[in-house]
Amino acid sequence: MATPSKSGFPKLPPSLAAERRGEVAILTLKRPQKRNALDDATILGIEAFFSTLPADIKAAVVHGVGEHFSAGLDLGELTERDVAEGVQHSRMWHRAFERIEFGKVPVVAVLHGAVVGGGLELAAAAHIRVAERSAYYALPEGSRGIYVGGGASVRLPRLIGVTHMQDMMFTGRIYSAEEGQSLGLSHYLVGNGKGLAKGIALAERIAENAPLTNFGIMHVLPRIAESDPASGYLAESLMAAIAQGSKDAKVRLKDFLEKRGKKVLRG
Ligand code: 1HE
Repeated sequence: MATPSKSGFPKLPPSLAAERRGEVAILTLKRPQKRNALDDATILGIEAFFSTLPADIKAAVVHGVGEHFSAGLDLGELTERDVAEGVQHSRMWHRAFERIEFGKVPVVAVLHGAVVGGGLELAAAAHIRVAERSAYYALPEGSRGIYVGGGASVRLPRLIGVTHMQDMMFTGRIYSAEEGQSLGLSHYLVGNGKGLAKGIALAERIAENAPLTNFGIMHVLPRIAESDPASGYLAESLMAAIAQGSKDAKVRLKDFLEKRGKKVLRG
C-alpha cells in the first residue's frame, strides 16, 4: 500500500490526481489521451486512494477530465493473460471498487461522455451518480469477446435489473443520459459542464451528516436490503439504536427541538 504524502493522499500514478476541498476529497481520472481507460496502475491507484483517505475527509467525488468519464478496461493491457491471471486481475478490480462501495466515506461519481465497460463498473461502485447530458452507457464486453470483471454482475442488476444488463451485453445497446436517468443509472441529470459542481455540492451535503448515520447508509443499509427480512429488521434495529445513542444524535435532535436545526422544506 502506498504511503500517504504531505497532502494526506497516497502517491498516485500519472493517470490520477487527488485534491481536497474542505472535508471532500476529489479523485480525477486524468488520462484523456486514452479516454481514461483503466490500466492496472490506475486501478491500484484507486484502491490506494480510497484505502488511505485522511481521517477528516467525510465524502469523496470521482470524475474524469477530457471528453469521456472512462472507456473502461485498458484493452492494450489485455494481452496474453491465462485463466488464472485473468481471475487475479478481476479480483484486483473487485478489491479496488470494494474500497469505494464499502470504504470510509460516501462517494459521488460525476459522469460524462463514455461511461462504458469498466468505466460503468467504477461508476456503479459509487453511492451517488451525477450524469451530464453527454453521458452514455454501454457494456461492449460482448462485442470484444470478453466479460465484465469489475463487479458489474453484482452492482448493475441492483441498479437496472438483470434483463436490462443482459440487453446491454447481448446487443451492445447504448443508453443515453436521459435513458440512464430513468433506468436508475444516475440519480441526478445536469447540463454539460455542470456535473463536477453538482457532485461537489452533493458531497459537501453528505459530509454534513453525522458520521455514524453515513456509516449506516453505506455499510448496513445495502446488506439489509439483500438479506432475508428477519435479519434485515434486526440489523436495522441495531443500527438505529447505535446511531440514536451517539452524541451527534443527541446534539442534532436537541438542535431541532430548540429551533436551531434545519426544517425539511421543499427547495
Ligand atoms: C483505449 C481505450 C480502451 C480508447 N483501452 N485504449 N472499452 C471499450 O470497448 C471502449 C473502447 N473505446 C472506444 O470505443 C472509444 O475510444 C471511445 C468511444 C471511448 C472514444 O472515442 P474517441 O474517438 O474519442 O477516441 P479514440 O480515437 O477511439 O481513442 C483515443 C485513444 O484512446 C486511442 O489510442 P491512440 O494511441 O490511437 O491515440 C485508443 O486506442 C485509446 N483508447 N479506449 C485502451 N478501452 C474489468 S473488465 C472491464 C471490461 C471492459 O471495460 S470492456 C470495455 C472496453
